[in-house]
Amino acid sequence: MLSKRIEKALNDQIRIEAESSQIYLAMACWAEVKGLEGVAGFMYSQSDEEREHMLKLIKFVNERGGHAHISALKAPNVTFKSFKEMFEKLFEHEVFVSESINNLVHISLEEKDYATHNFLQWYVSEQIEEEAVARTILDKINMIGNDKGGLYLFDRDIEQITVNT
Ligand code: OFO
Repeated sequence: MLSKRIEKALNDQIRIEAESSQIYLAMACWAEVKGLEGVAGFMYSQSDEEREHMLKLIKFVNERGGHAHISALKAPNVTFKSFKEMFEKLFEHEVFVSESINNLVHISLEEKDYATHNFLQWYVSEQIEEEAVARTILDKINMIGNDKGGLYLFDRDIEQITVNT
């Protein structure tokens, strides 16, 4: 059985994962209308992954005697000054999510809820991976700068970059 404090904290995380999914969906749309199919495809799959993170939390809360809440979401940014800015936002957002997961882990220990603590370890590992992918992409984007040819190649190869990280 979940304590009220844990239930509330998990529900907050459910909202954050849902918002992450929307944020990346908006990025996918922006990249798609700008003609970068590879980047758009990457962002669509990031968005799907975030929805899976959300669903995993929802199932966990409901199975442990809590009630997962589906709440209103903040509207995401839909336009960006540049691809560099978009990927900076992606990285910043992943760092924010990692902090939020760490905070949840902390609460689970304070509440002596070892089942939730154990469940959250998957998210801890996932965040290490997601931050690493975002950092790799950002490094590449910084190397490309304003080079249009570089951006073309980056768009073509982005799936490879993420698979090899
Ligand atoms: Fe990209 O973060 Fe979910 O957990």
